[in-house]
Amino acid sequence: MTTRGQAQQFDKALFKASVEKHLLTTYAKTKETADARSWYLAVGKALAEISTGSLLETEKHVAEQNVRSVNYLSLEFLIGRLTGNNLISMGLYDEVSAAVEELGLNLTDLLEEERDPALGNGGLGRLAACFMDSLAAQEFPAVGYGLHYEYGLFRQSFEDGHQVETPDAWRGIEGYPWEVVRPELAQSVGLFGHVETQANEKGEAQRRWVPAMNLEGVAWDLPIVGYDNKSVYPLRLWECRSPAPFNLQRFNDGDYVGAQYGQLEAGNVTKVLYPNDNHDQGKMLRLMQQYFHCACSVADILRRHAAAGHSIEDLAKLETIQLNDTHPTIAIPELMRILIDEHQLGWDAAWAISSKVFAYTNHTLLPEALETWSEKLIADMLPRHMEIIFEINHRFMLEVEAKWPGNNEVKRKLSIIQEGPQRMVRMANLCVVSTYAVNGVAALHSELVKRDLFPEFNELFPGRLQNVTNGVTPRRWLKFCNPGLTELVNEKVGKDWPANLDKLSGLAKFAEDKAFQKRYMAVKKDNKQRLADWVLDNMDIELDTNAIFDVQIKRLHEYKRQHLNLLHILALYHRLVNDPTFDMHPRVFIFAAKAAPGYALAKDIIFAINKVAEKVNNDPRLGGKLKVVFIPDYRVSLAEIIIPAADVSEQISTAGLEASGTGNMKMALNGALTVGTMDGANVEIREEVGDENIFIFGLLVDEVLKLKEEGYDPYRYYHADSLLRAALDVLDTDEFTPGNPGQLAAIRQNLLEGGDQYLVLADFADYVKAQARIDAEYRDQATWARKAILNTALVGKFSSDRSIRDYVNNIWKLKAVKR
Ligand code: DL6
Repeated sequence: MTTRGQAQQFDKALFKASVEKHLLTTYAKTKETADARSWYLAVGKALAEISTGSLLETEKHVAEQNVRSVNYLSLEFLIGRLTGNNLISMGLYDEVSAAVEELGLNLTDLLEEERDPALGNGGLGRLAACFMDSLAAQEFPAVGYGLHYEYGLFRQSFEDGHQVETPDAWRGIEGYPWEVVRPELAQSVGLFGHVETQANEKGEAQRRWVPAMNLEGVAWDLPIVGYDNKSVYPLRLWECRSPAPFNLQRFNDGDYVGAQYGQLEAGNVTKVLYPNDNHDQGKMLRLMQQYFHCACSVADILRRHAAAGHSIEDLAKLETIQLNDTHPTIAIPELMRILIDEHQLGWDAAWAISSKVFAYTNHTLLPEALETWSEKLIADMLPRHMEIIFEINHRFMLEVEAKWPGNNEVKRKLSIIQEGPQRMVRMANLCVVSTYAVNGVAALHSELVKRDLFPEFNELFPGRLQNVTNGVTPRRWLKFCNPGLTELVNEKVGKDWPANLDKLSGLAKFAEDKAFQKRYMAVKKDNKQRLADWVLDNMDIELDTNAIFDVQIKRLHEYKRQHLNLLHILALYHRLVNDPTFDMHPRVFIFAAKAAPGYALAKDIIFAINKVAEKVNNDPRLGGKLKVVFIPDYRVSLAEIIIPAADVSEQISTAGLEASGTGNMKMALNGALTVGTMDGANVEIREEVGDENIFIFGLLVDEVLKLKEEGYDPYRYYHADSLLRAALDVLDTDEFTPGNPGQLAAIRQNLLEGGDQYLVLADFADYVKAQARIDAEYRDQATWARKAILNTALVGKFSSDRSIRDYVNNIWKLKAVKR
């Protein structure tokens, strides 16, 4: 049995036998004792048998072609459930559905048994997953390299409205059926120790790192199944283990190791994903994770390269390494170390290779997210790498001096080493200096990277700073998650759009067609019903599917401004209760978001939304016009239910701060209209769908900067706008927390006395106006349907297939290898 392309060779009887065999031999269950989870596991294993075979064949085939590959290094891959998606890519969905039915099972129910592998925080990790999907779909040779965390992103529940975090053991006790361990690929990773000078074979002085301890990296492969082709690429995740027996004697060599790191256990390194999004935490264990990831991945790339018979001098010809943000930056000095210390190349020869191997994607301008590491920490843990970083910086400073003679200010600004009481290594600077391409993730963001973040680098290295606008995979984010719309689209534009999303533009001519509008809106209604059923079953809240489903789903962060949304809800509440002339179309505000466990204000915002929800959902004065739902434990599989049901997509970050966004693309694709600022990819969505099919509001990037320069005073807006005042002041009362006034006061306090760093108050009035336009336009269902259809039709650009082609053509220069 093989993947699609040969789906017609799928043998139902064999497949059923394989499921039953796994049920018995892998999971020790008989047909009589098996529960739904065991059946799901057995089906998963039977399918993985097919994909693992194809993975090994693809690996061999690609290696034989002597072609260039990309290695996508990311600390996060938020892949979501694999079974349903892989069935679609394999072209086996209907066949397997029929097979399991014959076993007395229902495929949809079985798929619900899969736990989400939550190996990422948010947009950055989900993007990596979409990119792997698009690489495989287009057969551009690739390996994804990540970490095999024992615990993924925490699970979230609410206790009296407060976020509670619990560990996410995503693999369960039985392990994840899709993964396969590859013991032959294990790597040894050194840490700590010292650097010696020794004579090499030619009698020259040679630096050599003598680590104080070693960890073992064990490879687990997950299959990335190419859509409608026979290629399966590996997502290779490294698990950290201790090589047995643990060498305590060496480990204790050198006082500081024993003193500081005596507690270190190898298993801790990949124990848990750091739950921070857009925030640098600077913890030693995190650096260890980063180095462990990079050391294993670089060694594996070099192993593959050598195994294919290539010389080290040809590395940059055949391999490129994409750094997903700065998290894998330590791969740069690691490769330099191996080239110089192990392959005994001179600095210039090593640099000539290394600087043509790496490319770097920047995903944020937020200062708190730009990674720096203390020089001391790196020097302790990775002494040879610190030497190499110093040498890279020294040579770079000579370049800066040549370009701007005597200008110490520019040197201070560009230096990889940030001076201060504690010297820090700026990872982004190291990346820009050491890579052949740097890209931002949306047109606006990339312009800001050039203009505001790295202007001098842009002058020094013309052409290096580029843009690749993000995208999302249409397989998961339309075909899989929205079968109703898929059917409609298939009928109008044919079935090949999942591999060529521009084909959706063929829908535009039906935008005015009344019959089509009705069918399109009926699909939306069904999707809203599916979500309403979920909410009723899981949260015991009833939703009216005639209401506008207004959705904000993303990490909880002040710059994303969930509290702006909340203030609008409070304003509506105020008007519904106090203004008898006020009318609105019923609306359900849907939130889902996790807050980093240490981010107090983000957690306060979750609490406030939950408390407001409790009150408004049960307030008879509102006549059911306003509902608020905060869906707990946001994850990919929930997004798959929420996104197809959205009428309105909230993309309301402060202009200049959301690098791209990808939820905005998914919701537009599924026919939600965006209410958004001119930020990130919203700008390009507007270009594609047209100004009349999106609700843009708020300050522009330069207006934000100007307002801040002039001295922003949130009280000015507070005093000038009675609705805003009402929305803010109610937070100081006990309206939503009976008997406990002030429980929600932190938000008001932050916005007024705290200076409102993200200009929530400045954008409030314009946001309320945009929302009023939405209310008015939704009442005319034909107009709304036309706009929604045009959103689906006109966002073909945001397929991650296009993003990958941009990387391939402008940066990686790969050729597809068809199987
Ligand atoms: O590029 C993927 C994604 C963007 O869509 C989001 O706009 C951006 O916030 C996110 N960036 C990060 C940065 N985290 N760190 N470090 O997650 O990237």
